[in-house]
Amino acid sequence: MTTLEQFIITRQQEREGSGAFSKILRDLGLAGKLLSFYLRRASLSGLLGELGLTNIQGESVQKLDHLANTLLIRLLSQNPHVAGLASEEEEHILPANPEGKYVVLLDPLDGSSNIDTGVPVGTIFSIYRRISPLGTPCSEADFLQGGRAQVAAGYILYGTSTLLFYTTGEGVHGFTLEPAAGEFFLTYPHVEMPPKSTYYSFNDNQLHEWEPSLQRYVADLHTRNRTSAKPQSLRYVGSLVADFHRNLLKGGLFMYPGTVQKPEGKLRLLYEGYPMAFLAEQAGAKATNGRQALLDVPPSKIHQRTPLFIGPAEEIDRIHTFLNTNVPVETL
Ligand code: P6P
Repeated sequence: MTTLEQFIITRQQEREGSGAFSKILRDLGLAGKLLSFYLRRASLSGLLGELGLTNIQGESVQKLDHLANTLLIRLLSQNPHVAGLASEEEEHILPANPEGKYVVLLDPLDGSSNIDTGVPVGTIFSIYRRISPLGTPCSEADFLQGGRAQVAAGYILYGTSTLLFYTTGEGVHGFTLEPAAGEFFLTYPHVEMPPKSTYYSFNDNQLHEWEPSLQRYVADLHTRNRTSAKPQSLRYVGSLVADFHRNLLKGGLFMYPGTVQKPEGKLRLLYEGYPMAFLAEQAGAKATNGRQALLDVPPSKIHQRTPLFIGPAEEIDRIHTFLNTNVPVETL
């Protein structure tokens, strides 16, 4: 019966941490509790549907997107240890406390297209130690340090239960919210992704737009399934957090490749790809953009997109083989 707070403080004491970082994680946990409360009542309280605004991405803003973004920004901006924030919903970085030592990137409510249909959605976060001088406003460079500079990353999944999974580079640990107590309890210590895929996850409506070598990988996957004693099942709900979480626990490949028209794909490098890649590598899995480890892909702008392949090392290595060499069709 270890709460998130106890878990964080114990590790902080073991590392003689100042507690600054712990307070940020605690605030993210508080945001998760509050958002869980609002999401579960959304259809009872007129919070479903569109707000009538368009965000920086050119997407229609859902009411709950706006609520999640506003709540997280207000909560984290008042944390003295947060120097600034970046959010999928905000065009520019948001300087907060000049004395803060950390910056936080957010996808406040990932999976928006599912909000009104009861399919799980999630919050994704990624935390860096600032590199700009303490006492000054944070700079964009603080957010563009690259995936391997993350000091923490994680997500909150609003599903059949509310779960918070995170890593600080010492494994992946998961917590379940007990609403009656208003506490997250440690329920998934030291999570590792199974080395074999039970599932594969991608949006089939784009298959014809993918590069031929990737289409050959999918054909090979189907061929393997036909003869396998344990064929992999397609599971794709269209919420990255939900799809990733299921694959993290059961073993599975998630991919959102680029297409000829959109070679950079759809997903965002800084607040979707990097945090999920950090978690994946900490769970013994791999994440790439099809050519290199995702955490090594250099960032250039806050809302940069990236192709994303994330799953068991064996499957990712197989994809790389297909993508980086032309496998003759007759071998399939
Ligand atoms: P598509 C949700 O809108 C999201 O950003 C991710 O959570 C999800 O993996 C992806 O888009 C789904 O995109 O094009 O398959 O609907």
